[in-house]
Amino acid sequence: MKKILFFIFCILSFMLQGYSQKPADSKATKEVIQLYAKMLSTVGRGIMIGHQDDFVYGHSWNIKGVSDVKQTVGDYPAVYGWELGGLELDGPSSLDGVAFNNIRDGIKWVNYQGGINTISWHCNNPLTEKNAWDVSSKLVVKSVLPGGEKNALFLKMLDHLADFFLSLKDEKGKSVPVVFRPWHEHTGSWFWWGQNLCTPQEYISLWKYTVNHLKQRGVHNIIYAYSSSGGFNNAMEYLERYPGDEIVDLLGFDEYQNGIAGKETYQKSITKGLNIIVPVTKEHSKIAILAETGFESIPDPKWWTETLWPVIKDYPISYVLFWRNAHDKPTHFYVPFPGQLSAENFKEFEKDSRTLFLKDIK
Ligand code: BMA
Repeated sequence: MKKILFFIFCILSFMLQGYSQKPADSKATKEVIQLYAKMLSTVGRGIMIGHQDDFVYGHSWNIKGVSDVKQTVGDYPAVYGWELGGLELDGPSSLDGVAFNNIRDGIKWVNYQGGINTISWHCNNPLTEKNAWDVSSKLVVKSVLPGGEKNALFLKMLDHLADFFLSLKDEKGKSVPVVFRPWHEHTGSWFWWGQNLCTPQEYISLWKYTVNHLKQRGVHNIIYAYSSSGGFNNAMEYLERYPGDEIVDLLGFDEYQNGIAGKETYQKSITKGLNIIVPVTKEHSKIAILAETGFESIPDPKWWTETLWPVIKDYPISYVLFWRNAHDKPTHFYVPFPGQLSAENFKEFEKDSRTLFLKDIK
């Protein structure tokens, strides 16, 4: 009964907001369609709060099931980021040391709780066999596409990914829907698929090839997210390498604050980016997200309510994702833990009725 009421609520909010949009994949599972409707229904009510790897490790701890967000504010994030880098090599754990079995279990738990899962992929460089940050060759994207010397290897990598997506099933055997955000920050040049490492056409082909292969393998439990790096100047620049409306569902970008003195630059870049992408999402009937953000170590005690929130609160974005709290790098964290300098301010941030944590979206 509850599920039926929720579904009716989603449909009504759809209609009230004048939306008629659907996921890009014409064969998207029922669960994807429902998740998409849920993401639409929260836009306008507030912004869902997300955290990368929230549930599998955090600042100075490394056990499954704890959460720095929960320990600080008493509720879990609404959105959970997960990283699949390393899966393409068929290894047991991600490049950040998280077992893929734990990631799978975490994704299922989040789905069961009514939260949203979003997946990033720092895929190894198939040509040099080094990591995603190896930008020593401009031929990598070309080499993985049909006719390229690494095409067969890349197909195997995609197969490992497809197997993982297909293995996401709940206890009733229904597929678990997830957001997948491949080939991110491509307007920068620090990953092998970046701006100076391939042509726009090659980049678009990389996206299409990836998605087509997943679909051919029967993967339809995905909402696809396109996220550039920040710093683009207009919609044309933002869309230069856009793979197309028939592939992408969510449009966003990644932007971070660097140093206390970087506050103004950060706020300007977020404002400029959102002013560009929000109209694009309307024109293309897509959903806007702030795909990755944060201020490493959060050395500003009021960062949440005085830097971040003022520049995002009035935009119709579905979610904002803060980057990970590493357990083995003491200064590499993006959300507070109890006692951290900005923890009290993060509690204040959580109390705002428009910041949506897990309980707020159930
Ligand atoms: C980066 C850092 C790295 C990590 C990578 C992939 O931003 O957090 O430590 O390995 O993301 O998650």
